[in-house]
Amino acid sequence: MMFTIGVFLMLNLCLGNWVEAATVFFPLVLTWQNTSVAGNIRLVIHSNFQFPGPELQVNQGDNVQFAVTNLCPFNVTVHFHGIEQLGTPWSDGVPGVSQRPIVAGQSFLYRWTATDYGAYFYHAHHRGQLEDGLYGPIYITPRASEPRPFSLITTNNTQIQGMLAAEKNTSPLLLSDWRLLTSEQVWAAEVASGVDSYCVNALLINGKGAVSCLPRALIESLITPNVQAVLGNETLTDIACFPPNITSLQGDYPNNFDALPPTMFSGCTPTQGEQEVITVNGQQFISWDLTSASGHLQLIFSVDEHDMWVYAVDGRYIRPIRANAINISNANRYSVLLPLNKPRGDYSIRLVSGSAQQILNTTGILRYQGTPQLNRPSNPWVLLNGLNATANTVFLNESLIIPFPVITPAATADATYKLTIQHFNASYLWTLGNNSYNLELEEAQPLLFNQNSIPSDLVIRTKNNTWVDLIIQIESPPISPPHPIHKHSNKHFIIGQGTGAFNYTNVAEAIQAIPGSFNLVNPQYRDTSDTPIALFGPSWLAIRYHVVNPGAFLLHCHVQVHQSGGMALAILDGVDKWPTIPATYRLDSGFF
Ligand SMILES: *[C@@H]1O[C@H](CO)[C@@H](O)[C@H](O)[C@H]1NC(C)=O
Ligand SMILES: *[C@@H]1O[C@H](CO)[C@@H](O)[C@H](O)[C@H]1NC(C)=O
Ligand SMILES: *[C@@H]1O[C@H](CO)[C@@H](O)[C@H](O)[C@H]1NC(C)=O
Ligand SMILES: *[C@@H]1O[C@H](CO)[C@@H](O)[C@H](O)[C@H]1NC(C)=O
Ligand SMILES: *[C@@H]1O[C@H](CO)[C@@H](O)[C@H](O)[C@H]1NC(C)=O
Ligand SMILES: *[C@@H]1O[C@H](CO)[C@@H](O)[C@H](O)[C@H]1NC(C)=O
Ligand SMILES: *[C@@H]1O[C@H](CO)[C@@H](O)[C@H](O)[C@H]1NC(C)=O
Ligand SMILES: *[C@@H]1O[C@H](CO)[C@@H](O)[C@H](O)[C@H]1NC(C)=O
Ligand SMILES: *[C@@H]1O[C@H](CO)[C@@H](O)[C@H](O)[C@H]1NC(C)=O
Ligand SMILES: *[C@@H]1O[C@H](CO)[C@@H](O)[C@H](O)[C@H]1NC(C)=O
Ligand SMILES: *[C@@H]1O[C@H](CO)[C@@H](O)[C@H](O)[C@H]1NC(C)=O
Ligand SMILES: CC(=O)N[C@H]1CO[C@H](CO)[C@@H](O)[C@@H]1O
Repeated sequence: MMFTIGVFLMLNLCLGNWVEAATVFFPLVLTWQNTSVAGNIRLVIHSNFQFPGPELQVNQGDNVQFAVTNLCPFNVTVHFHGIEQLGTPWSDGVPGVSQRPIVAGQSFLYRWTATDYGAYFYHAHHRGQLEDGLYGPIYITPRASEPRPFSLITTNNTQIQGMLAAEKNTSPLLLSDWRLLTSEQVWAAEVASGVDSYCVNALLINGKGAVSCLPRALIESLITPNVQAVLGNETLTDIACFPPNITSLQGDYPNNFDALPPTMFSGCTPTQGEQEVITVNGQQFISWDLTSASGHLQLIFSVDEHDMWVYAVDGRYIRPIRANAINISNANRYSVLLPLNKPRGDYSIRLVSGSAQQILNTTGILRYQGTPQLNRPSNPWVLLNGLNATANTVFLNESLIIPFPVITPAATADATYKLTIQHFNASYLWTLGNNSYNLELEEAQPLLFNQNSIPSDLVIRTKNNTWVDLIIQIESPPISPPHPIHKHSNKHFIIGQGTGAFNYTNVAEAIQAIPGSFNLVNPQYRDTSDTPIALFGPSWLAIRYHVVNPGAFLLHCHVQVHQSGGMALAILDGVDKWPTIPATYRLDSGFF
């Protein structure tokens, strides 16, 4: 529902009369402000006058009323990443799918129930505005009755109590990349040049960081043989990124490189922003919900000299895994416990690019309070180029992730959709299926209200209580980094993946031929899953989900410029049980 600010405030006062203990009202005012991020001033979307946005913290089962007031000079929407929106598909925040954009000066009340526990985040879902800083963490405290996996780490009760205490005080670490250009400047440059914009300018921890310009000799020394193979005769730019004219990434399309603005692929000026410092004092463990709000780069997170126990992924417990470094794809969340058993002192929290196209880093500090016992710089686990800095560095191996408790998908699917990712007539335009989801379709009548408002080859329809397989095939460009594919609404199982073409009608047939590529026993249960890297040949990812929540939802790549470039598809889940839309959300309610 949308209304003018005056009406909104009145309604807000009325709501106060019947707000129950389990209803959490969270107002979010969005403004467009010149702001210094990483030491550079640019226009940024502020949420309640801060960047990143404030944390929404609720208990499992709570009813959330998230009231967005748009004081920016453009349309916006807000999406709640990973929140299943069970029974509330009108609150998913996708323009052209579940709502009309919220116009300047108006408000919109999102109402949903916190059915699942764990770490999530909210972010802009209109055009490229995620890259303008509209994001903030969400944490849903699990019910006491949800079994915790900590006794799989240790049987020592003192330590288990320490872990439970740390989980109770868990805090988000919002990790992101940052561009010096606004999202509309990036989009305009893509349109003008035809180029896919794959470099950024800084990495941030809780919105803090700096722009470093690495010395040329250091950049050269960090180029791995794989990166050199892609570069051919070219070299990394001064922002340690691939230049724009790498045909194996851009594909063979017309490009006008002269239309690229400074800082998009090159142009480095060092600037110093604030540094994130996290102080600990005597507790056995600290728990963080590592949350990637990255617009483009995969990130690698580590804390010098410390182990981490990864105990939840995308908001759901797993059998804990010990690791020193975690590759985090866009929009994924990893909840970790760090044993705080080192000599007092400062330890670097390191974030480096995990994407091959760019070498980039930022550092925060984990500080043990008290007189330092450590009087040397701490030792990294990971090098600036993402490789191991020691022989013992353990990277989280995704294939070892097992949900806790295990839940399993159906043994067979009722429907299969093969969706192809490839360029669509330009380096910066894409398909996820048979057509490209044009950015302007965000202004279409929302599919929840009109199932035929966009071209039919951009929509698939499922029936409620069926199991659906989505096979995502990467066909171009010749080299394709992982695409983090996000399905809105309920989570999905990652049941298979591989390189080469998926030459089968469905998963059942593929399992006969290549059983080793599938796991139906204890697969990961995620809301965003990477396609495997494609190197001069195709690759594929198979995910399976249960249709339980009728409504219109988006499937898309969480690399922002890829989504804006059309790598998206609408899924009308449970069309046979389509919901009745509450009067206040209807398009003819008078609020639109
Ligand atoms: C941001 O700063 C620029 C440069 O100083 C200025 O022209 C512009 O009006 C400012 N915009 C806002 C919204 O404050
Ligand atoms: C903003 O959204 C409204 C509908 O909510 C739409 O009518 C208008 O065209 C949009 N404006 C722009 C610039 O896209
Ligand atoms: C249990 O852990 C605590 C805290 O680390 C430690 O002090 C204690 O010695 C441990 N107990 C046993 C039996 O190992
Ligand atoms: C690199 O340069 C050499 C010498 O100029 C040339 O023979 C070769 O074809 C070039 N390789 C690529 C990939 O352009
Ligand atoms: C690619 O761009 C770089 C930097 O502008 C330039 O030196 C190089 O010649 C270009 N390569 C090709 C093949 O056009
Ligand atoms: C993490 O990223 C680095 C750098 O791209 C890569 O070398 C490594 O294989 C990745 N590790 C895992 C476990 O994905
Ligand atoms: C990135 O790493 C370089 C080299 O170690 C270091 O000098 C620089 O301060 C780091 N940048 C940030 C933002 O931490
Ligand atoms: C990184 O790991 C590899 C494989 O275990 C090992 O050979 C190499 O020495 C390690 N690198 C460093 C810098 O220790
Ligand atoms: C990750 O684990 C899987 C399953 O045990 C194993 O096959 C694979 O080799 C491991 N990958 C790495 C990089 O260790
Ligand atoms: C899959 O099909 C393609 C095209 O028909 C063929 O080139 C390729 O060899 C096949 N791959 C496998 C693994 O059978
Ligand atoms: C859709 O199917 C799920 C799973 O069977 C069921 O729980 C749910 O009630 C169904 N929804 C409707 C609206 O019938
Ligand atoms: C206008 C144009 O060039 N359209 C092409 C876009 O790409 C698709 C498939 O990749 C072609 O079928 C169209 O002709």
